[in-house]
Amino acid sequence: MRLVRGAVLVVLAAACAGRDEGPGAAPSLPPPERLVRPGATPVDTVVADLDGDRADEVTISSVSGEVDDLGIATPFVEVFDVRDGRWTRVFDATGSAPPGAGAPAAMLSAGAEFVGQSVDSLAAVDFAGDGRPELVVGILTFGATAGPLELWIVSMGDDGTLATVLYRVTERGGLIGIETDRLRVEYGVYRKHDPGCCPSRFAVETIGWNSAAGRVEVLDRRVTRAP
Ligand SMILES: [Ca+2]
Repeated sequence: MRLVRGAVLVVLAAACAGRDEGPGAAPSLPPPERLVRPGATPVDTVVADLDGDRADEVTISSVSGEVDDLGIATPFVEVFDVRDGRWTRVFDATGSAPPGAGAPAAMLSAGAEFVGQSVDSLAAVDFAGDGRPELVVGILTFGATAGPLELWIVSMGDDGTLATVLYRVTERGGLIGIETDRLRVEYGVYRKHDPGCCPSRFAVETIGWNSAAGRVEVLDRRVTRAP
């Protein structure tokens, strides 16, 4: 009996080894510091199968080792996938942004009036429940005070290209919360004479999958007066 069990274990071990190391198998995931650009320090790593091909992509936010005159590091967001058997960078947020949904041309590019940017949120959220999650990226621009918070929801197509399916930008700051397959986004709504500290109204948006329309959208938006 012991021999039989041993034989089964050997067969299982051989099968597992074949799956992991056989010719054509995807290489194992290297640590994030070996994927990001030289000198950058990984901050957040999201491992998810964005295009539904049953192989995970890896999205990493990182910051530069060097800081600018004001002590601010440069943020990066990169997506890596296995191409021709090697882990390869397939998206770099310092280049062109994923097009679509009226999004701007660049994901990471601080405006002249602001000092810097940081990656505020990074997550994979399966809005449609189809096993093909979207990538959620929140980018906060800041200077002396908080600048706009940009929300990008990006999906990966069958061909591995990224497209923006929803883009939102607040006037100043905000919070992105993830509730399973939805986002809750809270932010101040500034009227003409509101000081920067103190918006007179707050908005709460629920962002999720509209199954009738077949897209991610703002499902609900409530605006209340500040207390
Ligand atoms: Ca994949």
